[in-house]
Amino acid sequence: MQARKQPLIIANNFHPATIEALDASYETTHLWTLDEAEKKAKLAELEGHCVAAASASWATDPLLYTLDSLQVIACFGVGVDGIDFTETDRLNIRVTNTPGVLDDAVADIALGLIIACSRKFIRADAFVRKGQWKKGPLPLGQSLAGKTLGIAGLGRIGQEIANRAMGFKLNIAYHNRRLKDCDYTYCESLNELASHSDIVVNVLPGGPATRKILDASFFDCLGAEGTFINVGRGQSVDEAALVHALQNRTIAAAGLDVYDQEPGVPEALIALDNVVLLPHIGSATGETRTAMGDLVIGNLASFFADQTLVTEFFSS
Ligand code: NAP
Ligand code: 8YV
Repeated sequence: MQARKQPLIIANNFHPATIEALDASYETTHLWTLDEAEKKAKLAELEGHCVAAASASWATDPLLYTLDSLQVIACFGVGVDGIDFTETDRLNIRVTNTPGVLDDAVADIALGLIIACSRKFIRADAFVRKGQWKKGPLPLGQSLAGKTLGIAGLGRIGQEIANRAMGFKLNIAYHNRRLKDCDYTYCESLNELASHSDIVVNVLPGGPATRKILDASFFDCLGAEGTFINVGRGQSVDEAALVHALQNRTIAAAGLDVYDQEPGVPEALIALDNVVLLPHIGSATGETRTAMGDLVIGNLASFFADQTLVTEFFSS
């Protein structure tokens, strides 16, 4: 006789191929397809015997925290700002994420944004398509060699950005809460990093500790020739201050993959020609998303085998 499949709640529709694989191994509930009343009824039915959930890392369904029997949430994504750690700590729920496997893909996007901004790729493409080339040249861009790239959050992804940036002859500076054992220039604060850099890339995690940490004073320090790149989280930026700095050319340009209220992007940003806008595609390659899904699947398999986790996330 075949063993009964374990129940598993899937909170949101994060990656179809991973969800398909989970559907094959578990008795899954697709929570996001239910209305609020149906969700509550289903959770009441699962209470006592459902111990695991899978979820996007950047957002989840808070109703998960009403399931007293829940022991683990396996997240798809490395940035776990969608999880309420007050609730998971209170309920002794363990959390996993997907570190490491997306570093290259996100670092590639950061470098792409740096070049798109400094060499005006988007404007240049429109310039050719609209037939403007015949009328005269595009305004000049800015060289990278010899300039300084400041990295806000020199962790796994930040290190891969630094590795690539050195190939472009950029000098590297960084700000973390703690000094790292590396040769890059350490800046004690984000404003010091901005003052010291020609380009700053934000790779800080989201969550309450970094909410709007990049504010008007940070953009003032970056200055009129400075470029801001964000592949971390939109919530870390005071978006109104960023729009103001771009509109008034108190910074030169920005390249953004992430926003405060995704998938919403402020109209004021869309109207500007000195900003490059991407729809949160840092990890969006087939290979990377498969590797992230494999970690979600691996964490759950390991938990059900012997209660161990492959990539547990500890909130402090
Ligand atoms: P990580 O290895 O943990 O690196 C984060 C770095 O930030 C650490 O070195 C940490 O150093 C520093 N840091 C954390 N809080 C800080 C604070 N309050 N002030 C200053 N420095 C702080 O994380 P990762 O794997 O590189 O991922 C970083 C973030 O990238 C994720 O959390 C996620 O938000 C974002 N992300 C975006 C995409 C995308 O698609 N755009 C994809 C993946 C990840 P200290 O502890 O010494 O401060
Ligand atoms: C998302 C991310 O998971 O890992 C993170 O923290 O932000 C991304 O990799 C991805 O956008 C999924 O849609």
